[in-house]
Amino acid sequence: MSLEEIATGIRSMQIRGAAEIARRAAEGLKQAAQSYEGRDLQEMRAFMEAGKELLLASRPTAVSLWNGVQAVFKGTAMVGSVEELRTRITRNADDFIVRSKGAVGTIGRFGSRRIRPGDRVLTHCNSKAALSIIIQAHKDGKRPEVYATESRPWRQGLLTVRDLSEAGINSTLIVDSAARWLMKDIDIVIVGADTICSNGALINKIGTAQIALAAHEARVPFLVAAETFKFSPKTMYGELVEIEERDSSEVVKPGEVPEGTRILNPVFDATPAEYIDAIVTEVGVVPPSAAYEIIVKELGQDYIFERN
Ligand code: RI2
Repeated sequence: MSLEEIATGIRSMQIRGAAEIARRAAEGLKQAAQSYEGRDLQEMRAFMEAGKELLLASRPTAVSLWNGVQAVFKGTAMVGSVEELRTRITRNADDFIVRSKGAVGTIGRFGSRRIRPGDRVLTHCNSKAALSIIIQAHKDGKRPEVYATESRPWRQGLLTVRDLSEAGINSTLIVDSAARWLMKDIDIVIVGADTICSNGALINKIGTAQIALAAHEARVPFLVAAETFKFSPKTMYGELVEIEERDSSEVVKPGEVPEGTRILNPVFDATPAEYIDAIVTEVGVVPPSAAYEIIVKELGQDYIFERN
C-alpha cells in the first residue's frame, strides 16, 4: 500500500486500533524508503518527510502514530547517503513492528496475573492489548466471564466479541449506557489506550471515562493495557491531546433527526489518573503516576531536548 493509501485507510478507520495504526505507518514508511529510486539524499529526505507529515495528519489523537513515526526516523539525521537512509528507516521500522507485536504478548502475561479464576471482566471498544490480557487469562485456565460494550458509533464491541469467540471465549455484549447498571456484577474492568498523558490520564475511546467513573464508584479495579509507545512525550511540555471529532453521519443516518439538530461525535475522552488502578505495560504493571518515568526511560529524550 502507498503512503497515501495507508493515510486514507487510517483516516477512514479501515485501519484502526492505536497499535495497528502505528505499525501500518511504520510499514508504509519502510516501503516508501525501499521503493525510492532517486540518488539525492536531500531529495529523499524531503520525500520521506512529506510521507511522515501525510501519515501524522491522518488521525490526531492516538500518540502511538506519532511515536511510531519518531521511532522510524530515529538517527536518520546522521546518515550520509540514500542507501544509509534506506537501511536506517528499514531497520527502525522492522524493529518497531517486532517490538510492538512482542509488547502485546508481554502485556497479556503480566495482566493475566491480575485476573482471578472466574472473574467477571468488562472491556470497552476493541483493544488488542486489553484482549491479550483476557485471552491469556483464558489460556491460563482462569475462565474469565467477559462483558463487552457495543462502543457506538463504530460498534467496535462487535469486533471484540468476535475476537473473543475466535479465542474460545463466549462473551456478553451490552449497550454502552448499561455499564453502570452492570458494574455491581463486575470484578475488574480492562481497557486499552490511545494515549497516556504525562500526568497519568488516559485518552481512550469515547465512553471510557464514564465506565471508569462507575468502576470507581463501585470500587471495581480499573486496569489499562498500554504499550509504552502509547505514552505521550508531547504532553510533557504542555501539549494537550487533540480529541478527534468525526462526521455526524457516523452517528445518525440522513433524515433520522429534524433539520437543524446539532450532532456531536467526539471519538475519545479523558479518564483522570485517580480512576486508574494500574497500567499494564510491556515493562511492567505501573501506577498512572509512573507515566513521566516511562516516557523518559522508554521513549528517550530526543523530543524532550528538542522542545526545551
Ligand atoms: P489497541 C482504539 O481506537 C480504541 O480506543 C482502543 O482502546 C485503542 O485504539 C487501543 O487499541 P480506534 O482506532 O492498540 O478504534 O490496544 O479509534 O488495539
